[in-house]
Amino acid sequence: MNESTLYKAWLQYGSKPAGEPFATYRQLLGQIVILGEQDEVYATAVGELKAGLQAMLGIQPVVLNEAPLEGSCLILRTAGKAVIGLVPERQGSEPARWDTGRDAFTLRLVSADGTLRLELVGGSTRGVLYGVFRLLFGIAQGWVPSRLAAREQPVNQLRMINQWDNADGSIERGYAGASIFYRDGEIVQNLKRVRDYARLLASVGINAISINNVNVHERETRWITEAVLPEVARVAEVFRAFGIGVFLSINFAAPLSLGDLETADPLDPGVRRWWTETAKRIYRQIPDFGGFVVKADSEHRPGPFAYGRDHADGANMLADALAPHGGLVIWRCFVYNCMQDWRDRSTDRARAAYDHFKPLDGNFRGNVLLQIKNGPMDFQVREPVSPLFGAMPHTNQMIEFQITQEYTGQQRHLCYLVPQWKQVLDFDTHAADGGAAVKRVVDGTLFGLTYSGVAAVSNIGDDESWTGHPLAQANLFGYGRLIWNPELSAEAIAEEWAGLTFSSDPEITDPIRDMLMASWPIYESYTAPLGVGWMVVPHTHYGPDVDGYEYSRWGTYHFADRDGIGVDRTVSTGTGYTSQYVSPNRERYESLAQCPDELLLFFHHVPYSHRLHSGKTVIQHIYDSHFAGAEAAAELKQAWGAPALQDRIDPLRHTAVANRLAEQAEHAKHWRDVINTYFYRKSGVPDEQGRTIY
Ligand code: GCV
Repeated sequence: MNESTLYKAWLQYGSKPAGEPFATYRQLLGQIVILGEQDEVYATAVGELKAGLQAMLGIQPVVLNEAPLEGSCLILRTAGKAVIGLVPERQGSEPARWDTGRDAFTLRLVSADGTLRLELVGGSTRGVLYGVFRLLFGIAQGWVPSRLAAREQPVNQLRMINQWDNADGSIERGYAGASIFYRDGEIVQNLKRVRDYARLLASVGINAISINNVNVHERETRWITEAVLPEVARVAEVFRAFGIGVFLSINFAAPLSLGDLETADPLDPGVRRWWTETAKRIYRQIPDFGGFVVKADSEHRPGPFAYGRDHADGANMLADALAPHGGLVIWRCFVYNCMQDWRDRSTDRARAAYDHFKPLDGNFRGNVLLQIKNGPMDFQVREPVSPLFGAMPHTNQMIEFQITQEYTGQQRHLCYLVPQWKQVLDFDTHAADGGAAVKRVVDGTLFGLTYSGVAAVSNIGDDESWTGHPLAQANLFGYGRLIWNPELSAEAIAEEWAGLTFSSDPEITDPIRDMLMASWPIYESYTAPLGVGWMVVPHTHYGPDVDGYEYSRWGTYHFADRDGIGVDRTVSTGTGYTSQYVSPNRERYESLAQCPDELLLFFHHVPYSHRLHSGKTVIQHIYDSHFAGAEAAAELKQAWGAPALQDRIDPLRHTAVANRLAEQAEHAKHWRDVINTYFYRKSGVPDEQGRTIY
């Protein structure tokens, strides 16, 4: 079957390099020599290489097991991490399974006796696979061979994707169709699409995936039983060939739910035995099983609180069961009171993760990682960075991003999230002298953590384009590339993605890069202002509803009245949340004068007449940004309609994107008018420019 351009995503391998590079590549890549350790990942790498070369260069290389005496060739080899050594060694011995040195590779052109050879050396077979994709990406972008020279080692150990897929085939917060993993309560029989997904993920360096929703329902609770494990093992086999380890989200109350025991108390010997036996059962079927992801005592999910135990008790019990097999427990910190009384002004949801977990620093086993959302609330278009980063020096931790656009336009609006993630990773927590950026917490180097990394909620489904909005593919691609190397710029990633996905001609990559780079600020400007968040339709989280969450139990309020708006989270007069940050961040957020405009209403309640650093009043900023945002959304649509893109992008993809951008432009007007009208009616302050407000 011929796959469509939508389906192929960034692995189009369509354009053939012209002229000199083409000739050199043909000469270099006619023979491939395979040396070193061989396994299924190596076989995948060679298969990818052959398919990519056939598609782009029309050559079918000869595969050899030793280097020829003469002639050009590509030599693939595994050589152990010692050859690479780009990232400083961690303190202590790095666990082999997630050792970044094993994922490293070098690519270099070697000239000997007038013969040119290309050498690709991987820290392990996984490194070879990553190097092969880098080589193919270079050819696809029309690079001359010398530009391929690379010495790369991923910065983060765990580079993970979390699927929020349910057994019935639905996806929680999924905006691109149904699950590719499940249908009618079962794991699908035909795993072709899962394999194609694994390929996309491996091509950008992802090495771990949890395959079911963190909200584990009755059916998925059974994924760890003898009856269903062979099915999970089939999925693990597919991912194994791409160097990706499989994790399961588990139900903390499984011993109870499965009817085996009368308690799930983590300190009960029977419960501990139950999990120990469960772990043995899993590893018999899946010897390289990654471990468990756990949402406990969060949004009505069961957890250790029911037994008067804490999160460390819960996580450690599971960790002890997995430890003999090398498994990990990824324990989520998204724990807060979701039954809050909106009249209660002293409880602050933003404080919750820190208040729950900071006191437990140092209490977790060595194979537990805490998974912390990037912000203290929940993936809003703008939030401060979670103060937990930097606050737990003795605990393994990873950050959680959301690729699926729950609060950022649901893949109907364009919102390229790499700049947001980069801003979070670059944020200086000041938890140590001399630079303590979040990226150094999550790569483990700041505190010398044994395990660390990055996870993100996937944005794919069974839609032909994977992501619903074809341009939302850039977020999946960009996530992988950014966490491989957080020093890459968001612009460079956008260009690389556009080059691979459409064409590397700057007439195409430049405008697409510019659209992507403009999109997050545009989305922010016509939705909730100045960091306040949450002005969305309850439950669906799509479209404006300013008071949708104002009198609810979720702890997500803006407190707008006729005089002002915002949440006072200061120590002096508010909830005291600012105290969770380290100086000088604490003082910066506490001070009305120093607080950055974009987060003003997250930290302070101010009158509408309050003047921002920009010189505008808050109310005028709301009007101006919403008028400008809706206009900018219309401009995105126009930019996509430019002849350079319209004439040169295939109609299937061009039309699919154009339709989404048209919907966005209309919906942005709706946002503009709802928000502006609401605040005009609340405040009674007219727009200085006299524009139409209803
Ligand atoms: C998987 C938010 C989402 C939920 C999600 C939850 C979580 O509340 O709206 O759908 O549940 O986050 O991260 O656990």
